[in-house]
Amino acid sequence: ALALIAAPIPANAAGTAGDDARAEIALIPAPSELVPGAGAPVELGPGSVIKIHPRDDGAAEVGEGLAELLRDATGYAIPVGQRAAGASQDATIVLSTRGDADLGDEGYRLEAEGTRISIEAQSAEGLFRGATTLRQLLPDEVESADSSGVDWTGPSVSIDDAPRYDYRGAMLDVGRRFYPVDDVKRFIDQMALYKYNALHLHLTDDQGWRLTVDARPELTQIGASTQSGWKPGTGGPWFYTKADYKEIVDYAAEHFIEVVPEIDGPSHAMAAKASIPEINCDGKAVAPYSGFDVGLPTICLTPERREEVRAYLDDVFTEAAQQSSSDIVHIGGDEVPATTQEQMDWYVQTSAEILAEQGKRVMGWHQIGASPLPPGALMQWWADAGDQASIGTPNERPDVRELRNALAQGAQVIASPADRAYLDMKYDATVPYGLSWAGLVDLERAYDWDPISVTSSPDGTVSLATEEQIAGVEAALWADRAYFGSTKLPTSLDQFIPVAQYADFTSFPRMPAIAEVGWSAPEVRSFDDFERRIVEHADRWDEMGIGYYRAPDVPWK
Ligand code: TNX
Repeated sequence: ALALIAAPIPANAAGTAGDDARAEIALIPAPSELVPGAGAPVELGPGSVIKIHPRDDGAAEVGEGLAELLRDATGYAIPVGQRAAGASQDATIVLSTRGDADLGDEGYRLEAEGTRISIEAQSAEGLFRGATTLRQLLPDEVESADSSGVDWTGPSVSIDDAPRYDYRGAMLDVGRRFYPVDDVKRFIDQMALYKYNALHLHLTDDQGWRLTVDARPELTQIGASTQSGWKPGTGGPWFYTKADYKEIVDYAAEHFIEVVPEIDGPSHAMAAKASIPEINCDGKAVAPYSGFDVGLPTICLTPERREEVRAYLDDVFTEAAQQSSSDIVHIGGDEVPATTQEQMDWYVQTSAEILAEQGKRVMGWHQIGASPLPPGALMQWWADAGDQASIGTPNERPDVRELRNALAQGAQVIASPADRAYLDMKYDATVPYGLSWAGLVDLERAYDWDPISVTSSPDGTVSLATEEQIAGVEAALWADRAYFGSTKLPTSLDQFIPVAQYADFTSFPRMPAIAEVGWSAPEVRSFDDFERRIVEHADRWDEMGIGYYRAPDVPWK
């Protein structure tokens, strides 16, 4: 997308004529090209309308969503339609999906000056991303209902924008800690503001099973009775009915976000093993698990149980595929103890066959890279700096070999380096919850990396992935210990914080940082400028009621 812009003007360029105007604009993620306009600022008023072409369905849909946001905030009527602008000075917003073909799937062009704001794209999705930019150009109060006494002005500006990567995901570990539908929606709202387009739901783990599977009611009858650290028998069950799940998928779709479901296996499957006796080698159910170990026993992978295990995989992957909206299904594959390569290969291949029948692409944690992979596979690279440091050395770690092997088979990478993009890592030693096995991740660490650099040796001389082999990035919010006191299991339920509080605290300000890694071109990124912008966004989070962490490395207002 960048190639189409002849001379990109970095959003953080210094010493140009528009510096003052530019300094007031705080867009996250940074757009490909931003030119402060010479004209008058725009201002919404009671006469503002959203204009669309009569047969432009995609624009109508996005227009209605934008109008709702603006109506809530401003109290103006903001009709959507073909109507011409009134005689007033109030701005007209013009939306069109008939923009230049070179804008790409999610690209858009936004021009604001005087009484006109126009957003052009090639698709409803591109238009939605552009409308999100407009939202960020308007005062912070646009994020809250019924604001009074606000001047609804925005700068005169010209923006050309498109994402660097197609896949920009965020993951919720609903397996360890259940997120009620409203909390998932809240997270979707936050993702949308930062132009994320994939919600990865980690639906199953040792500590819980959350997906309704018609053929296997035991999975939710038994497997949904636990959460990580929660005293068994004191609550639940916690799972999504089919209607709940559909509500999530539909809400995500309204925000142009697809839902990527994960059924983890062959390890991280104690909830399934507790529910279905015949997927265990001895044919006996295990006890429900709510501790916080990893690397627990797998579903049975030895030949005598393959028929039963295949039937289980068939049921659960088919259901996950059919209930979700993405063409990707995640098969897990992480932290598998005591298996032979043949057994792991069987798991990956069997899962891949089932998903091929459903027309889905396979995604998995990078450990799947040791196995033969189906065409179109995605591998999620969660390695930390230690793994990266071994790239190109005589002692390359197994993780690195898995990456090489996956790339050699034509797979693409989703970059989720644990010491950058794991939102459950503590920001610093003082925060009350989260883990630190991959180190502390302050805002600069979360921001200052690149998918190419985390798949290269530290000196950059050995690069394993090309730009084309990287499909995107993902911020992963694990929930092993979503409670106060992270060194031992909680002793009482009041140590469990509301899940929205956990998600807000761990995701803000880092989730916007990782959004910029996935969206913005390297040329327009700089941590200094990001810091300036993130501080402005904190006002927006206050309007939205987001309980962010005032990380000490950031000069908050
Ligand atoms: C490792 S990353 C895991 C998860 C944990 C996470 C906690 C990965 C694929 N597996 O099971 O939740 O660390 O940070």
